[in-house]
Amino acid sequence: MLNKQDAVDAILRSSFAPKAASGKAFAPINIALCKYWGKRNDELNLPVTSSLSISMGHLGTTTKVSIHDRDQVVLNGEEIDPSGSFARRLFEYLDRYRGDDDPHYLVETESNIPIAAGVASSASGFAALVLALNELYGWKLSTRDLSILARLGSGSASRSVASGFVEWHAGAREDGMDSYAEAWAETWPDLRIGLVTVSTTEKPVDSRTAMKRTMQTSPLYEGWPGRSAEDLDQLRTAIREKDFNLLGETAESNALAMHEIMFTANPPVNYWLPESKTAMDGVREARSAGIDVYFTMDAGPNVKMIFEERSLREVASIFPEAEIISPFG
Ligand code: 2P0
Repeated sequence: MLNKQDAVDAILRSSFAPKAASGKAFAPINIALCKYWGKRNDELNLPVTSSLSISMGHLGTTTKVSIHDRDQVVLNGEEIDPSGSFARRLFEYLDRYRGDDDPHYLVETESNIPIAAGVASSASGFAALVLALNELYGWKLSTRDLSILARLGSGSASRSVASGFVEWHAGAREDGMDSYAEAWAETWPDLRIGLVTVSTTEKPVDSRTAMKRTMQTSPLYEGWPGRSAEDLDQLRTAIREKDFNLLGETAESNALAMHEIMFTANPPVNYWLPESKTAMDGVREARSAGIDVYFTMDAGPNVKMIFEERSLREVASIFPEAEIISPFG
């Protein structure tokens, strides 16, 4: 059975001597239009299905890594308790890269994700860390290899090493070397994402646990891989042909299908709050009134609207509190 260290060693055959005093990099958060939900290998974060996301432009994490006299994490200017779960997950991840020299690291990480947006940042966090290590050690790795290393930290991080539309190929190999993310050439400059914050409190079940539980107990999970492959095909067509309604309909129903398999897990996983439902109803009502707007939701109560620049004024007047993002700058 392969473990994370085997995967790291397969990519990094070279020495671990730093090539610079520090490495610094930015990675965006990403929002999936076709979701990653379920793993075929928990150790290597290998997914059951391929997924597709849009990276959120300048919103994300900037991380600087330097060799240091002890392991230390500074998050948005404040030192983090090294025995807390955030720091421990980070140090454990870094353990795979220490090599024979066994260095310690100072990790300084800043996020410009609006706190109110309540968007999980493990994706941009692990992606920025890998990109910063690539600078520190001068590895000059391809996006493909960087995404494999980021995946070992968190599955969705594999998609945050690139910008624009990013597909994470599920792959079939046991060692995961064909499970990597790749940016699509297409852009969609008029596309907008609106983040509707419903709650920023911690989720009742973390997504890793929820994913495992739905896979093991939901009677609907067996239909998910086929459904997901069809949705990815539809999204490919929508993006190639710039068919906004096909894009929105597919992304919205893919998200609802994911939540349906969570609701039917045992015990059920329900991330929706009454306010989530109100926001989703608001989007549907706007659509009945002729405004082309759709939504998606992840493993949390917040709602993300999908629309085009032409609908901006109407969407902003219905949802004045929404944070509007232009993924393509
Ligand atoms: C996604 N989510 O495609 C899906 C949709 C949440 C809902 O990827 O266990 O934090 O670290 O691989 O990446 C959240 O899961 O899970 C996620 P791990 P991750 O964006």
